[in-house]
Amino acid sequence: MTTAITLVRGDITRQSADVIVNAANSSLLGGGGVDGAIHRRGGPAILRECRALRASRYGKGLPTGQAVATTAGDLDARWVIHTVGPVYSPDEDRSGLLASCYRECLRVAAELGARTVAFPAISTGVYRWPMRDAARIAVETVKATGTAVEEVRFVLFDDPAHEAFAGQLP
Ligand code: AR6
Repeated sequence: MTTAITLVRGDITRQSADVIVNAANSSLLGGGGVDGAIHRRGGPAILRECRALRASRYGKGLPTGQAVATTAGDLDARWVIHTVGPVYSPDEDRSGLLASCYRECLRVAAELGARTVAFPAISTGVYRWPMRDAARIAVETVKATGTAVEEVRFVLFDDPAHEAFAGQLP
């Protein structure tokens, strides 16, 4: 079955989906941007599970490019999948790690049986990845990843981000 790619402009914490993806950092203990918004609106249950992950599988933190699921707490979702995008570097090509975030989130989502996954534009905020390039990597990676997920929804915070993603779709 083919995966539908949809675009929405808005706040990802207001979405209804099986999975909401968090652009986290490797500490898994919160931060600004999407991460801060998810923990604020999702409530303390998410942080509790993140702390448990740090005390078990991810003692040194979640490596860049990987993904792990927790409860979605009070969000209108079944799971939050946390992934750690790369910090943009003009000197080093880290696009493989950014692609890995999308691929790994879809792998974890499919394992959970999720049908709809909402992604933010990973790495394009605090981590400074240029929006147009991040949009290209995101859309190309989702298209190239065979997944049982039925809908991949990119939730873009502002018009420039929405336009960058729209430019990657037919
Ligand atoms: N809904 C949708 N998109 C959002 C929202 C929201 N509520 N808030 C921001 N964006 P960022 P990163 C957009 O910084 O670059 C955190 O401190 C934002 O405009 O959230 O991967 C973590 O703890 C931008 O386009 O994530 C890490 O330390 C995009 O989401 C670090 O930031 C991603 O911005 C991760 O940086």
